[in-house]
Amino acid sequence: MDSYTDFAPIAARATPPGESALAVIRISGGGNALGDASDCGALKLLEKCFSRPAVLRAAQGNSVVYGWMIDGAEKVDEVLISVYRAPKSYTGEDGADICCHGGDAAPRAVLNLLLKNGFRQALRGEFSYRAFINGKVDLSRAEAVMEIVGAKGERALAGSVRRLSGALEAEINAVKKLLLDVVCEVELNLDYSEVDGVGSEDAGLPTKESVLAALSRLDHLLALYQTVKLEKEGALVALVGRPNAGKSSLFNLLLKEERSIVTEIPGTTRDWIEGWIEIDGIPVRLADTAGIHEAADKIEQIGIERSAALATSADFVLTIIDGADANPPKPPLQMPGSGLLVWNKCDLNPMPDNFCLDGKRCIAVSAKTGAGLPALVKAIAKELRHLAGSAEEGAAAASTGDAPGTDRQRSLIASAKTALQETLALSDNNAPLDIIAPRLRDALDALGEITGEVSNAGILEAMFGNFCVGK
Ligand SMILES: Nc1nc2c(ncn2[C@@H]2O[C@H](COP(=O)(O)OP(=O)(O)O)[C@@H](O)[C@H]2O)c(=O)[nH]1
Ligand SMILES: [Mg+2]
Repeated sequence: MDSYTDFAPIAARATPPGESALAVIRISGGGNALGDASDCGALKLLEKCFSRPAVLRAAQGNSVVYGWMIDGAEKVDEVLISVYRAPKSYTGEDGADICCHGGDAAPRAVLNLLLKNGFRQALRGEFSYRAFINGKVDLSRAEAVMEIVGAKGERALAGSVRRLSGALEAEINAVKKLLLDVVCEVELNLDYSEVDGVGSEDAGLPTKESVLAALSRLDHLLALYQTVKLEKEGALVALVGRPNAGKSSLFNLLLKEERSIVTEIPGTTRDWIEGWIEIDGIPVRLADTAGIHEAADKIEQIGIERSAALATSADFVLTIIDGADANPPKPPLQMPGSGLLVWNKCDLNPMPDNFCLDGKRCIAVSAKTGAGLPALVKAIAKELRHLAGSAEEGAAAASTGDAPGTDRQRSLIASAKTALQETLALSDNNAPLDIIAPRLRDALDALGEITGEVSNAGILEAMFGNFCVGK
């Protein structure tokens, strides 16, 4: 990507193209120490293409101005402009959100007008980058903005909102505080040993408690990430079983729409079909597969192979047994390693109490009447919690407030942990303090990189380059 080289006034669409009532074009630039002189700031430039320049000039920050975007004498679109004045804005600069009509043509015309009048098209993440540079947010909060935009489910959203409120930043700062105290103590001892001319060969850390406490807090954060990842990315759950067991019927029932074709003809589903649902706040990518059996037809055989491959990569499977096909029903062709056994068609043939296959309990449902569906959903929720590494209902949601939200944050926490483990190992071997101290500082640097206290152009560009345009 191009670099964020200047602080010129920038403009970008903040809403995606497509049919909509309204669209937002965002602008930012100037009005603070880093920006250009306010003569060529974003609001000044905007005056040139707005029907009521004097009103805009007089507008206070956080107020809304009505008017037209104009190209000379020609009206381009009727707009409402939310005016922000530095430092009270998302970026910390002067800026505005121009709310114009939606669709494709109007926002494009407004953006082109801005570009013609001195604005530069914003790069990906450039607004958030400026917010970070101007001290409006730390890196974990800037990332949380992106997480919110990408959140698929209610829990992922809640976790991101907590990170945006600074939960992770606060936890990281608390761990850093613990380590800074140790670093101070170590530096002090190093100074003394120089003054006294005493060698520091047999030093080791004066106290290990703070390092141990920091380690355990980092471990906790890493454990929470398993849950966060599941909440963000969701789980793949595949419906498998013999043809005609009712996989597609159950798939449609769970999805609450007629997605998969259902017939009494075995082999109706030839390839896998998927849809997203949310269970217990966790996104689930549910996949209906072709029934596994000896297929006569070549196309069906390929479908079966593809379905089998998908089932292998699933987080867990729901194996559907046709409760009405025989008494007792035929067991599945493959007993699943993980997941749930479902006795379908209980409306035709009720499942005997506590029916098990291979020692595994079955859940009775009817995809036709919906009987047993709540119990099945509950059982799926339990499997999901198991995947998330938490046993209690709601525990994941309650505990991920200070969890890392991105792979970047997770790997920095892991680096800090490694550095602390090495610190302790060196200390246990009575290594001199001047050998131990750099490892402690490595841990602090890794943590500082999470919040952005320690950063360089490469880190920032890699991070903000993942953002979308207009954010
Ligand atoms: N009575 C009854 N029929 C069902 C039930 N579930 C599916 N069926 C019927 O069983 C047949 C096969 O269903 P389908 O969902 O296509 O099975 P698939 O091959 O496993 O995908 C269709 O005729 C469905 O209407 C059920 O719970 N009760
Ligand atoms: Mg089917």
